[in-house]
Amino acid sequence: MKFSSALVFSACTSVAFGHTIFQKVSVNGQDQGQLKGVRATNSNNPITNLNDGGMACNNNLQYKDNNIINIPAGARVGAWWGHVIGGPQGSNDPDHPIAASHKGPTMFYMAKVDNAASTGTSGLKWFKVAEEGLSGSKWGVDTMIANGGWQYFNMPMCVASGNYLLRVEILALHSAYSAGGAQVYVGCAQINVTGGGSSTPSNTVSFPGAYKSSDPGITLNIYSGTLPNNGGKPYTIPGPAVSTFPSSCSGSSQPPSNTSQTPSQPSSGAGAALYAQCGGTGWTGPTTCVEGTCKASNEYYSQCLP
Ligand SMILES: *[C@@H]1O[C@H](CO)[C@@H](O)[C@H](O)[C@H]1NC(C)=O
Ligand SMILES: *[C@@H]1O[C@H](CO)[C@@H](O)[C@H](O)[C@H]1NC(C)=O
Ligand SMILES: [Cu+2]
Repeated sequence: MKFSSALVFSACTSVAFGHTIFQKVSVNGQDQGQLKGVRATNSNNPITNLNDGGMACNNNLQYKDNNIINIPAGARVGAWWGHVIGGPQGSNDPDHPIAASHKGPTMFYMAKVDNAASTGTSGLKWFKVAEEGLSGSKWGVDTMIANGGWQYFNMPMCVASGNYLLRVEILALHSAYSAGGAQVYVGCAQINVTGGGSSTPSNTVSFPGAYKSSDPGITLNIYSGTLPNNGGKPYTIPGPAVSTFPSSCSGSSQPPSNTSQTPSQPSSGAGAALYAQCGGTGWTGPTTCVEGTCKASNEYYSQCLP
């Protein structure tokens, strides 16, 4: 029997089926508070119509806070997902932060705005700052579940300072074998990047508009038998390439401030501090960490992380 798209859709639209909601942010390990500085919906249902206006920051935003979260350039930024607002639904919820069946990539996008608290979402130009797709049989969603609902990226050092909407996305592909089956979970945070550079990426996209049902990463069967590893083939994450930034912000109108993320170059032998840079293209500073482990977030930037 061939599944109708209606059947496929109804298999995962009930609250009981392990959907998820983005609901808070952390900066360098510091929890910014439940529903603070975010635009969140009370509904954990995904968006499946790729032309829906909610593809930018979701719909029915019952939680729309006026706070703007300050994020130093280079900071480790976390976004937290829960099965329902507050986290688990009842005690011992196996579908918190999301049902393990919901394999797929995780992504972060940013759009420059004048005022993150008051801006609308129409006409915004979004650039991608991070993504995690499929590695072996491990998906971005698996990493998020292993991190207790946290999805992370490092704020680029040289991104222009100022207000942005940060768009947090999970794309669940368990039903994506027919058009309209991919599930978009999305929410936004209102942020103010401090101590950055002046770089504004040009490879931007619109939401809605960036994804099409014909994209190789949107309509596909990720299962090889019961193994959700895309048959061992590479998975193509939808949307634009992750934007690149200069490895040094020198010459920018606003050099990095003296935060722990921008250490002075210590004498030989000393390592970088926790959350400080410890590598990347053109980096001449310390490549070891006094605290934490040096981890690469991309070819341009490595950071000491706990
Ligand atoms: C953003 O951060 C800068 C630098 O700290 C500050 O001057 C400005 O007031 C902040 N803007 C908002 C909207 O928070
Ligand atoms: C940054 O560090 C330099 C060198 O230690 C110091 O002269 C300067 O005052 C610091 N600037 C700020 C904003 O703290
Ligand atoms: Cu679901």
